Amino acid sequence: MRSLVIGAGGFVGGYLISELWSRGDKVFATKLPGEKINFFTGAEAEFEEAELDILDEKAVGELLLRVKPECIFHLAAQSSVALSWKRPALTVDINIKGCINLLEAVRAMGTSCRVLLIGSSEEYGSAADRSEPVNETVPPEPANIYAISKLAQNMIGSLYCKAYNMDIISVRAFNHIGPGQLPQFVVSDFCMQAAEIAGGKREPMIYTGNLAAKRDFTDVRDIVRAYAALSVNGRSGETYNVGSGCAVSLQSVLEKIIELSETDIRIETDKTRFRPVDVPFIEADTGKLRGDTGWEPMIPLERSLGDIIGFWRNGVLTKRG
Ligand code: A2R
Repeated sequence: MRSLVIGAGGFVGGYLISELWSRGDKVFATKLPGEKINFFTGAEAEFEEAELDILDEKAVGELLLRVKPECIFHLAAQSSVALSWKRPALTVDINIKGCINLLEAVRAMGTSCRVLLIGSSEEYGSAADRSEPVNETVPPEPANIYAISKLAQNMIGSLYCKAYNMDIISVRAFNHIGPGQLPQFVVSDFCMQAAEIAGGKREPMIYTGNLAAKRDFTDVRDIVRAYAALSVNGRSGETYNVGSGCAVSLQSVLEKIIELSETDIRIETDKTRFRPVDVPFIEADTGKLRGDTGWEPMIPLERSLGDIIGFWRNGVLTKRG
């Protein structure tokens, strides 16, 4: 299959490229100018790369005509909830206008091409707070600008699918974690702090936000296997949750991190790290994904955390790129 990964300069990109290459795809990938496509665990892949700003409508069209993909994985996004509060218009531009630019270009290409639009569990917002796994039929109640932009992407995908008979699948990815994720994301932040403490680079204190929140964490390597599986066995026009199906509290994640780092560490709550609106509980019902693709997560939380701590311990990077 000729696969195109758009927005491959971020956290997920390199992992997805490796997954697609290892299943035998001819892989093309785009990144923003100045970015580098990273393979954080040293995995290998052959692929062709190009620069693309998803807001450049003309460039998107030209790229698709040149590459002629059979499947597109749309990762490009402003993906930070925190930044979406600070830069709402930028978030809406990249996540909504960018998606429309892509779908219009696919339509203009005129050849059959499956598109996977990568959305987020954030779309469910307070609707996910029900002490049971949330499935795709639950009406979303997004609680921040990022979530609204991703829900809009989902609705646009569904509209283009119906209106133009396009082959579009939407994914709602729950929290993914793994080596290389920026420390703006909570698990990476805790692991980085623990690694720095173990290396004697800071006082034995981890600063945290709200530890009571429960989230469904999945290793990024399992997440990209689900995307690859959906690109083959997903049903067009459908939305799929992608997650482990098991929510754990940030408190228990942090306790595991401290245990794995084998260092005495105290926990300090920092009110500035709390979000303006936070959903207490989010857990995925992944029955649809499992039923249609046979996918199962394979990497346990402890292994992910150990790998992330190792990544920071090795001082691989302080900033990506
Ligand atoms: O924001 P940056 O500089 O990190 O660049 C991000 C890039 N991006 C764009 N690409 C093309 N045109 C744009 N106008 C544009 N603006 C931002 O998309 C970054 O390199 C990439 C997305 O990667 P991450 O932010 O690291 O997201 P991640 O964790 O790889 O997640 C992939 C997808 C995203 O759609 C998330 O919203 C979703 O999975 O959960």
